[in-house]
Amino acid sequence: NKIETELRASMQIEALKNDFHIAFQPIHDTSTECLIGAECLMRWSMGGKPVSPATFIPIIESSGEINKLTLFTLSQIRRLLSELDTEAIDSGFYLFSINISVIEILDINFEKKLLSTLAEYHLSPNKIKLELTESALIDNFNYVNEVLMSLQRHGFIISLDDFGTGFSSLSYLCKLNFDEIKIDRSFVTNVVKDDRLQSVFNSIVSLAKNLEKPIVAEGVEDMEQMIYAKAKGVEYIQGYHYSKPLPLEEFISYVVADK
Ligand code: G
Ligand code: G
Ligand code: MN
Ligand code: NA
Repeated sequence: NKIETELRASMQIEALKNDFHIAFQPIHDTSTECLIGAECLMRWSMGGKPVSPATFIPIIESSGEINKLTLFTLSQIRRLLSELDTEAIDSGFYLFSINISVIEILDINFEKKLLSTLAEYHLSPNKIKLELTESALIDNFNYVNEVLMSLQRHGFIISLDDFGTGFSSLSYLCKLNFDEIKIDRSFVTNVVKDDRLQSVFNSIVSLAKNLEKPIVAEGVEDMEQMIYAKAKGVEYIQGYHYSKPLPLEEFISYVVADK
């Protein structure tokens, strides 16, 4: 099929840089409102038309090449930071979240590849948050959990993405090695007007508090939702209220404007 053929061509080393790009979505601290980092989101177009990651990511996952895109993402973080440096901005504070597929983690060389690529770019694992969805963690739980612990020891921050949508059981939360919860936007975007969403939202926040893990609210679209999340003690916010995901050059302008 056409998408698969085109994707295969884009995945060639020579084509990667032209055909894929990263959109950076700002993440802010609720207490200071300061920019603290960004989630890096993969973008790919076919014939000039953007194709949803929900369509092309699974195809690349099954081709066994998703790690190539993860390493490409690191190269784009490096590029961003070097461009920020030239604008004489202290970028030391920013953290970058990248989405990791569980099949990458199952590759025994995953950690080694991440670490050597970061070293090549003179980036510290302390700057990188690895986002994993809960549902991806069900299979191979023990193995994945060991890898996560090792990644944490190297300084990576482990984020549980789309929290509340995936796994039916909470028992894994007692054992899983993670550092932060990202509450899914389905609980956030309409929270102000919906009592039931508020109950679920508040329960997730209090669960995170009891586990002493910070929480990121995704999909905050307006001031009311921002104020609500802040009042509940949510530490970090991501969503259209601040900005949609931005191409590298626009994200640089955003950082400069935030200073
Ligand atoms: O903007 P949005 O449609 O970009 O992103 C949808 C989803 O696509 C993200 O939540 C994430 O699950 C997935 N995604 C985006 N970029 C990447 C990536 O680089 N790697 C992986 N594995 N998933 C990604
Ligand atoms: O990794 P994950 O699937 O959670 O990626 C976040 C997705 O949510 C991306 O597709 C991004 O474009 C989208 N997104 C980010 N902020 C908002 C928002 O405020 N509203 C909506 N509707 N979508 C958002
Ligand atoms: Mn994510
Ligand atoms: Na999410």
